[in-house]
Amino acid sequence: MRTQVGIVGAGPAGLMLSHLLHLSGIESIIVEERSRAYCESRVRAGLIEQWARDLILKVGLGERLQREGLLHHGIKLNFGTGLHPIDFTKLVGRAVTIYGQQELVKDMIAQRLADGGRILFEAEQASVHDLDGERPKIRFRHQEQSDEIDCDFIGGCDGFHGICRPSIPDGVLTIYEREYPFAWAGILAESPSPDEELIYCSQERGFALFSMRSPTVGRFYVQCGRDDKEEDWPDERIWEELQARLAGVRPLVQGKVLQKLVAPLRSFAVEPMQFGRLFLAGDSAHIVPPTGAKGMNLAMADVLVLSRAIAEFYKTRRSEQLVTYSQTCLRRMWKAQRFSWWMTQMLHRFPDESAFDRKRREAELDYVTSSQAASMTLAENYTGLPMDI
Ligand code: RFL
Ligand code: PHB
Repeated sequence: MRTQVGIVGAGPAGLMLSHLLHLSGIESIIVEERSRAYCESRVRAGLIEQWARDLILKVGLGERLQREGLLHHGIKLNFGTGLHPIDFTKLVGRAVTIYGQQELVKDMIAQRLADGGRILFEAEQASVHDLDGERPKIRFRHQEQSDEIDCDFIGGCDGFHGICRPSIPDGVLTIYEREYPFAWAGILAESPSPDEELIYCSQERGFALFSMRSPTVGRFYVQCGRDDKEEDWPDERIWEELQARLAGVRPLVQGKVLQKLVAPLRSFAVEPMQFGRLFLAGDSAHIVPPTGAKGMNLAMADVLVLSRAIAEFYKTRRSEQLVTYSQTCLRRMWKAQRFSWWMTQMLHRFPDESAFDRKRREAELDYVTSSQAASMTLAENYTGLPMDI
């Protein structure tokens, strides 16, 4: 097979890259190890920044998002004396949208296929080759046959556990990493969220987050032990902790639990995000803790920059934007890393937290909700730093 851009991974990064390239008249093929049904049902992110929503609408992927997405004009922090609202629209004139990542993935898969795009689901044993030449290749097995895609560029959009990043020779990448001494246990439940806005709780028993997917389906998380397993969090235990960490501000309706997960929190980044003609985008290049809700948004920012750089190359044969791809993305990414780390340290209880750190954290929560300058900083970052779409 021959195409212009070979893409590994049909997550938000790979699908959006393929769609944006298509709009510029550039062909691509996506190689995905999982089935279509699996990709469309993997429950993950939910929060879309203002510019990313605008992009999704602008590129013709937003019909259902516009109808079903929930617009949020702020969040509430719950600590000490109760609920403290942060009104994004008043502070920075922007909002965020709640729309499940798997819904966006469904919309993008449907659009790619309607436009004649090729997505090879259930492609096994993918590997990438000749990355530093002009004709890189993706090899894999599909429908019990060995296959190869010969391309000009490869988009490494295969997430944190993918094969693209590890294919870059030793010594090329600098790795930056931080593990946190806790994880999140999360549920999706037939249970309305206790408030119309997201509530981030920082309480004696730790962090909790009340988000939603629709007016009747809630998405709730509690901070748990780093090595906890799903079995450690039977429904009763998770409901009890959620209720306790809401600290009496609202009663919680305990509906049927539809899905459960335990996800460790991690900050991770590599520099550069490129080797030869392989360009890493999204989770394959960086991971942020979910407290700032930045992961999928960063993935979309990366592929917007990459699609423009590739389009410039085909139009003018100039590579300036390809050369600066990594640098452009990393500038934004490090600001999202900083914000995600800051939200995480402010809202969680660290197991070894000193009395001094506890007081400092309480003062930070007080400051961020009582100073206009501080709430504006949170609002500006949470709703997404400016992006030229
Ligand atoms: P993905 O979504 O992991 O997609 C990668 C795709 O590559 C495929 N793949 C392979 N295909 C072929 N061959 C191989 N060898 C392959 N290896 C992997 C995989 O099957 C998959 O289809 O990466 P991408 O596209 O970079 O997207 C990143 C986002 O998924 C991620 O950053 C977000 O989910 C993070 N995140 C959040 N981001 C937000 O912007 N807003 C949020 O509210 C938000 N909440 C969250 C989150 C992540 C969470 N978890 C589970 C870690 C909440 C949670 C709990
Ligand atoms: C979600 O709705 O899944 C969600 C929202 C905000 C976050 C993380 C996850 O910070």
